[in-house]
Amino acid sequence: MALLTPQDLEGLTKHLECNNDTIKKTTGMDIADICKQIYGTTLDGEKVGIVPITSGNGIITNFSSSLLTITEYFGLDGAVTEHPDVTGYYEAVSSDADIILMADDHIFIAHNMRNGKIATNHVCTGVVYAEIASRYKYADSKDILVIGLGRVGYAGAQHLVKRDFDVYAYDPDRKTMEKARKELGIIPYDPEEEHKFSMVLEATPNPNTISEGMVAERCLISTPGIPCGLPEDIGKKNEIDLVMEPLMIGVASMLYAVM
Ligand code: NAD
Ligand code: 2YG
Ligand code: MG
Repeated sequence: MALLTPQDLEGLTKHLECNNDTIKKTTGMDIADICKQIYGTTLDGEKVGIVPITSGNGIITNFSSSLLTITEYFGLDGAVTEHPDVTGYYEAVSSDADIILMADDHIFIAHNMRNGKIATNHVCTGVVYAEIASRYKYADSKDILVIGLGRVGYAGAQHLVKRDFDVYAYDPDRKTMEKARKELGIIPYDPEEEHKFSMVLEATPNPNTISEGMVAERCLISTPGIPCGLPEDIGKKNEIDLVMEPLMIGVASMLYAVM
């Protein structure tokens, strides 16, 4: 699975603020409102224990400090534990943390110690980026395109099917496509066909996955994918709004999901 680099996390708050402006401009809501809509929950200054995990590729230098910045941005009482791993987990629980945040190389979770709810970053990221795309004010139909049906894209497509959108999807991996078609009823999309969308969710680990023939004159591209899948030239030609941020929007979704 693609691991974050310290560079990805530089200028986090600035990135969030300009993305929040784009989200407000294109959906009429900010990230907190969108999360409240999805989960029907609110945040109320809960105590968050952030536990660094040394397994696998080990600590990502500014990962835990970035989570602290995010919890404070949403008005929560965050603290990074002094020790990592099990000792850190014990520290967080002993200091009465309401929510625990921790990630190894395979999974990143939020666990609410009060109500037992647990959420994963990949599902919550897929759901919130899908919700953002689906609320595009200038959409020309209920057709929405999902590019990449891996852990994040599949969760996003599932959320959109539940919300009665006409979900078209493309993934070069045949088995992945077939699984999503059978389980979710998505409409397989062939990039060769001329079908332009005003709402796009892109969740791939590759650049340049979005082509001219996919995007309508006016389009909102909502993408957690790293690097960005939108080629610069297409961005210029069409009137495209882009929501793309490496961590905060997904974590906000996790926090509201476990409330
Ligand atoms: P994954 O490997 O599970 O899935 C990626 C999918 O993209 C695969 O099914 C692959 O076949 C497909 N794909 C590759 N090239 C494609 C193309 N040209 N067109 C269509 N599909 C293509 O990965 P994932 O866990 O779902 O993560 C997807 C991306 O999202 C990664 O870049 C990851 O780092 C990023 N991510 C970002 C955030 C965030 O907060 N921004 C959170 C989680 C994951
Ligand atoms: O505690 C630490 O510093 C490390 N154990 C964190 C490891 C995180 C690994 N996961 C990732 O980098 C991403 N898949 C996380 C998802 C966020 C969005 N891109
Ligand atoms: Mg990408």
